[in-house]
Amino acid sequence: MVKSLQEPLVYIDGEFVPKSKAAISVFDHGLLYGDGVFEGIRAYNGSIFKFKEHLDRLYASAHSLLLKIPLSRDEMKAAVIETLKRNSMKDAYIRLVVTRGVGDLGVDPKKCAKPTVFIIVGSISVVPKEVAEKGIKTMITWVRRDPVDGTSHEVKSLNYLNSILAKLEANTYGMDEAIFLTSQGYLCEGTAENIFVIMGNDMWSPPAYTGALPGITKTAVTEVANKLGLKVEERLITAHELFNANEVFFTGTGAEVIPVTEVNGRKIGDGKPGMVTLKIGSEFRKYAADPANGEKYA
Ligand code: PXG
Repeated sequence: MVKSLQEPLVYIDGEFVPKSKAAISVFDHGLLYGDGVFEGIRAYNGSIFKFKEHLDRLYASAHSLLLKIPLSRDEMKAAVIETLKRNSMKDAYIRLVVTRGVGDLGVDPKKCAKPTVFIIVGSISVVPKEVAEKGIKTMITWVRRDPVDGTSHEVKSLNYLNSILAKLEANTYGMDEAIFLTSQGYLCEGTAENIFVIMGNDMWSPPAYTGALPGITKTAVTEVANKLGLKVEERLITAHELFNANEVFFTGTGAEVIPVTEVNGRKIGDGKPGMVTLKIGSEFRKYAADPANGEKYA
């Protein structure tokens, strides 16, 4: 009884703060300049899905940005688990954020003495369940994915304006999601999802060198597909190939597996979620529910 009346607790720099009081400084460079890194992780039934992989990526993103995370990996692990336990959550969406920290009104990170770490646990749904089940309508956006020699999305940074511009366009045109091409015109990813294309017996996905985030769900789905006897090839994909695919789907921590049934007014396949996508979706759910693919904490 008492638990349900309690406000959710947020971890901020070693303290557990009620949600309504959870705040960071307006001088934090995470806010002022989008200078920081994050992870979005799911816990399924008391097990943190691919926790090691998410921590590896967090520390790799931070390394690229010369951002020294003030917690060791073991300390970070313990902080995430403690936040879940304090909130009595067995199924959760975990948002783990490390910013450059408090600085002054100049872009130079040198002035930021100590990175800020916060952990929020809650829930997430990228599109409503009914929409995801029917398949989503998408459009290729006018916005090109940030290039690999710029603010590459290989780094999971706090800079999501590139994705937000695309999402705004999708919203404007009543689409569920936007699809990015690279500045060279090849398929890249969604705003917060990787993309897969099924062409006959082949399954393709764009490589990370297109500037897409190396998705943890993508790797898991590749493993699931391989177990079903399907090989995934990472290759450059054109818009023409995308329009003429038999099936298309997105993967991501938030999205899980979502069928794409329309791209810029072109039906994909027969305009309904494809058989292979549905099979991969159901196998992925089993895979995610298996504690062997995560870290059990409750
Ligand atoms: N590309 C980008 C740009 C992403 O941000 C993915 C691909 C899929 O990666 P994972 O490792 O999750 O399979 C992401 C994931 C959010 C949110 O709050 C964003 C992500 C994950 C969870 C929540 O919008 N990004």
